[in-house]
Amino acid sequence: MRIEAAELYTLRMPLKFRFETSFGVQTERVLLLLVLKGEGAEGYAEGVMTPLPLFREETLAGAKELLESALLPRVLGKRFLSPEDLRLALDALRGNRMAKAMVEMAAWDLFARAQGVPLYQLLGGVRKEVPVGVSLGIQESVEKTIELVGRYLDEGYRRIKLKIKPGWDVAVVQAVREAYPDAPLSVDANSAYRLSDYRVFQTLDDFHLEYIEQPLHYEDLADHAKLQARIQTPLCLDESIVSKETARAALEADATRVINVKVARVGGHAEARRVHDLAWAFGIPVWMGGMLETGVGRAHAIHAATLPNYTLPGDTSSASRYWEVDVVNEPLEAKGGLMPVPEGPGIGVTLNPDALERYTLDRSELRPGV
Ligand code: OSB
Ligand code: MG
Repeated sequence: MRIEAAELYTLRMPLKFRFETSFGVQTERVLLLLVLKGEGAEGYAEGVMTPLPLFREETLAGAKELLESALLPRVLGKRFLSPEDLRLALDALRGNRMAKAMVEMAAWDLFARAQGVPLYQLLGGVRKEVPVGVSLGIQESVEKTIELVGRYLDEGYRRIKLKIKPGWDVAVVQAVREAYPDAPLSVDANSAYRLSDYRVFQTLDDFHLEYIEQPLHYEDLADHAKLQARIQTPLCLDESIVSKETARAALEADATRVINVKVARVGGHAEARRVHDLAWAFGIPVWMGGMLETGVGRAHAIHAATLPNYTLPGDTSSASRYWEVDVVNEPLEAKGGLMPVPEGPGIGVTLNPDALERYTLDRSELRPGV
């Protein structure tokens, strides 16, 4: 496959809800969308980096610059045997996994479409629908939280994850647990606590959560292991896992007993599969995380979550929860807590030109040597 051209969009899309986490409030997404072209086909991928580095270090402006000046020039005009082969062309540059993932993920879509097969088939998927839950942001009140949890459980979602932060933790979890004694619940702190807060997590042990996601600093595996030794509830790392190597260190240290995999956070589908396989070898289940994706990133995530060790519900809830008008034509809607894998070649969704036009802030076209 020869990569003939690329288009890079910057989009701004209003979210249907205010999403508050321990690191801030989001009411819209500003995102990069990449189109790779070759041999009469196109492949799509979305960037999950944000204008400010609040989740991991990558920023939208930095990624755009790197894509235009270095990552895309390394693949444009070149021939590649596979998406893995293409990804090797980016390996000499360090870090910047979310930016590299955009190129790699668009290449997987492109190769799959060129072969006329759905992406999950190339990745080795084993299911046609994937179990999903909801990630619920910090709300204005406990009452509102209980109401929303009830609504999502009624819709059939298979796990509700509550975002927590210091001052919004034990009381809200206790109230939700009392309202729904048997609901599968988890919490996600996005690195807002320190090991010295361990009593908060010992208290949370009473509410039989499925797992506690990323309580401590994103670089601190050692303290996560110490916390795990003091509590019963499994820990689940998200921000801390950026590669197979970090996954291995976390698994060997018993710093994580569940892994949230986000394809873009680890640099693409091939690395996400390596993390999936490694966790499986350790007997540790994984689930597919989310970054408030549009239909493009969401479709990639759904395909990736068809691999066998994605046994826990992911965060890839219905696209209509997030967007009045998505950038793709196909609805991505869960029913009974199951998200069907979009049919058709590649990621199985197509771009909606009207929606793209509505949301585009900036667009550039790149060709070999330009
Ligand atoms: O920590 O999982 C997270 C969204 C943005 C950044 C980080 C996280 C999240 C979510 C939302 O939890 C998941 C989703 O609904 O896409
Ligand atoms: Mg998380």
